[in-house]
Order: sequence, then C-alpha cells, then structure tokens
Amino acid sequence: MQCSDLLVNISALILNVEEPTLGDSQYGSLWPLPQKVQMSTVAFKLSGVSFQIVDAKESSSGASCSLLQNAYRRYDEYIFPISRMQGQNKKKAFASVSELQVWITSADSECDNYPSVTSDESYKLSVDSPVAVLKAPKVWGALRGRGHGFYKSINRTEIQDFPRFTHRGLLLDSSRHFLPIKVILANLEAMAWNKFNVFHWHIVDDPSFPYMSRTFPQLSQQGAYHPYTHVYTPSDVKMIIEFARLRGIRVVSEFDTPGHTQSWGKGQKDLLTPCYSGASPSGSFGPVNPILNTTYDFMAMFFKEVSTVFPDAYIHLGGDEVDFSCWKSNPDIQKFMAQQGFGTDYSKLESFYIQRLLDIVTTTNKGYMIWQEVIDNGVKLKSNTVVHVWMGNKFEEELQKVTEAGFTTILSAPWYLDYISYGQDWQKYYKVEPLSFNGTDAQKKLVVGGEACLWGEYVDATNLTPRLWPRASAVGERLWSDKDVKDTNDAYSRLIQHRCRMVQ
Ligand code: CP6
Repeated sequence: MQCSDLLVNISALILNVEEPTLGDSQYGSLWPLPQKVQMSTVAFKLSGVSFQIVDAKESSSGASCSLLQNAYRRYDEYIFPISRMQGQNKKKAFASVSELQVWITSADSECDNYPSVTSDESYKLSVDSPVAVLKAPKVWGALRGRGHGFYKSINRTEIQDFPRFTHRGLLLDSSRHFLPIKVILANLEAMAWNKFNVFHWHIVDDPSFPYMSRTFPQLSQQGAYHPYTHVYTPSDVKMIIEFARLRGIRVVSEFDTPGHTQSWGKGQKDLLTPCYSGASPSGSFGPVNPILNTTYDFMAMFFKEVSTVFPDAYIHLGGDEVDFSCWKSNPDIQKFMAQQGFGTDYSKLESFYIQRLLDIVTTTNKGYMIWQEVIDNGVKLKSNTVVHVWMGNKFEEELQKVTEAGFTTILSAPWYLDYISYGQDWQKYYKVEPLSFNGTDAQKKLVVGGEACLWGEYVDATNLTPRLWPRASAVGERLWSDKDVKDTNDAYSRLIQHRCRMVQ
C-alpha cells in the first residue's frame, strides 16, 4: 500500500472520474474497529462542493457549542483540503451523501465540560443517501464518531460504537527532552484519530523541570533546560488542556515524587536528601527528604497550585523507582528510621512519605494515580486510587493482586513504545489481552484501561511522532474495540490505510 493510492482517490473524488477502491478488509479502513458495523456494498460519494456537516434540527447542542463547530471545521478541512479552495466551479457532483447531521440526543450535551472518567463516548453513525446521521448522547460520542474514512467514497453503513475500556491513554515525557508545544498538539491530534482519551503528561523528572509554577517560579528558572525557551508557561498549559478538551482528551499531569526529582532540587533548597560519603555530605542529593516538615509545607502549596492548573479529577503522583542508597547514607535519616521503628526497611520510609503526600493531595479534592510500587510497598490507599501497572515481568500476576485488593487499575507494562526493534512490532502490542489474568468478573471490571508509554530518554521533537505512530494505533484498537477483534491480517489491512490517513 502506498499512501499515494489514497491521494489518487481524493482527486478522483473531487473530479468524479474514478471509483475509489476498498482495501482487503471487509471493514475498509476503519480504525479502531467499531463494536458493531454493518457495511453494505452500496458505495456513495461525498458531494465535493456542497457536502456539509450540520447540527441536526433535533439536536440538544448546536451553533452555540464551540466544541462541535470547531470539530466540524477540522473535519471539513481534512475531508476537502483542496476542493474548497478551488472554488465552486466543479461539475455537479453525482455523489450521494451531501450532509452529515450531528444529533446530540441527551438534554445536557456537556459541550462546555471537561471530559472525565465517566464521559459517555458512545455514538451511532448511519451513512445513507442523501443524508448521514451521527447520533450521540453527548458531544464526546460525536467526537468519536468522525474520521471513519469520510474523505473518500463511503459505503452505506450502520455503526453502533462505544469503547471497551474507559481509560485509553498515552504517556509523553517532556523532561528527558523538552517537547515543543507544536509536537504535543500534533500528538493530541493523532490521539484523537485513534480514539485515545487520556494524555498522561509526565511533565517533570530528574533531568529537567519545564513546568512553570506560579507559586515556585524558581523551579523552572533553575531546573528547566532553558528558563525561557524550554518551559511550559501557564498559558501554554491552558492551551494544551483546551486543545485536548476539544478532542475529548483528558490531561492527567504527573509530578513524580519522591524519586525522579533531581531537577526539583535546583530551585528548591532543602527539598532533596543530602547524600553522605562516610561522615560528611558528598555534595550530591537523593530523593525528596521525607523527614522535614518543610518538605510537606512545600508539597501542600505546590499541589494546591497544580490542582487548580489541571482541571482533571486525577493527578498522577508517581512513586516509582525510589533509590534508597542516599537515604541509607544520611545520618539524620538513619536516626529518624530508628525513632519511627522502621528498622532498616526503607520501603517503610517511602510509604511514610507517600502516605503524607496522599493526605495532602486529598485535601485538594483530587483523586490520584500512582505507579505499582506504591501498592507493592503496602501504602494504605483511598479506595478510588488508580494503580498503574508498568513492570514488565508477570503483569498478569500484578493485575490479579491489585484487583484482588479492590483497586482500579490501568495497564502499561506491555506497551512501552520507547522500546524499539527491527520490523513490525505493532503486532506484539496488538496481541496483548489486558484481561488475561486469573480473577473474578468483579476483578476484571476494575481494569479500566491502559496507556502506551513513550519515555523520553531517546526521543525528542525530531523523532517522536514517527516513533509513536502508527505503533500506538495498535494499543488504541486494543483498548477501544471488542476483545474478539484480534485478527492481525484484517488489522494489518486496515492499519496501513489508517496510517496513510494519518500521514495526510
Ligand atoms: N521514568 C520514570 C522512567 C521509567 C519509569 N519512571 C522507566 C522505567 C523502566 C523503563 C522505561 C521507563 N524512564 N519516571 C518507570 C515507571 Cl524500561
């Protein structure tokens, strides 16, 4: 498959000279595959000049819903990149679909809301002549209902669709390398094409602190790769959140502590633990210092700000990969361990810190997500905590354990897209079955989804997009489509066409 085949189809459509061809899959280029598709062999064309997307008369949401109008404009520009510009001098199109009516059926369309864990993303799409109808209870479903090959010929089709999992995320890491806003926005757009609905923004980490805090501006002044050019200002963050909202994507920020915090120490004195070499400080620093009250004062102020900047109901608090060697070397920490009766079990000290942090974040009325180590270490967690499973070995056992304890969980372990190898590794991601662990139906319900992770050690603006796509599309279909959608040959045929759609 060459993408130029599709371009020919587009010009064929505009000039009305040639019947575009379907791919090998009976489902054409649908990706991710909807839950229910009835596709007839009767093909229509879109009226190149007069085709329009409109609000259905019966819709509860319309001209005043900027989210929808904005979406119509995007799709229109995508469907007709050339023809509208070429003006109205075309022969009368013999195409048969002249209008897509968008009908929001529930009284509250949620047009001005942020998407949430409970957003209804279901929709029904009926493609017929002369009018196609996209029906959805909420605007979120209307957003998911587009992009089904609406840019070339289209068969008479009935689609009823809804996601298998409610959390379909993608992690980007803007600390190892700074990611320009443009790159983040481009990937949000690609996420929307693949029906992803959570952008997990691993915004800061050891190497750099690009988040510009109003309360603690010195964090990015000292901790970013560059204090002006390599930072996300409050208005940048706002823009990214709104761009995501218009596509039905939640932005979940991660501020990972107590490990992975080297960059925090540059702008915040005494936050990190001084490491010792023998009896004297070595000059290097370890994880957040868990024995000082000033640490918790700082965290309270910092997360109060973060909770207002990011509207999502959840914050990711990290808690992964805490290196104990620095804590072990520090005599004040040793003394504290003895006082608390922790013995030499430093995971108890880690739990002590996390417990206090969770109490702080709870006062902001946010829910939290944490990496799996936090529960592995036995920290007491609020019942609505989301546990993020990332360790590669035996993730099935971890899912079994976490859900047995009654926690909601999401899976990333098999979807580390920063790992690369020769050839087509998308199939490896595609073949994962998230519910393949031993557990009751109630346990399986607690697996609310997963995330593809693109850690940033070897990724920057120059290679991020091609590294991610279309490999992440495999994860997108796994998390959206029915569990029985697993024919890799059929998927391949649809995916190569979907790739072309994204290239365009
Ligand atoms: N950064 C942070 C990372 C990783 C994690 N947390 C990571 C660990 C192992 C692999 C890839 C990434 N780079 N903060 C673990 C969640 Cl293989």
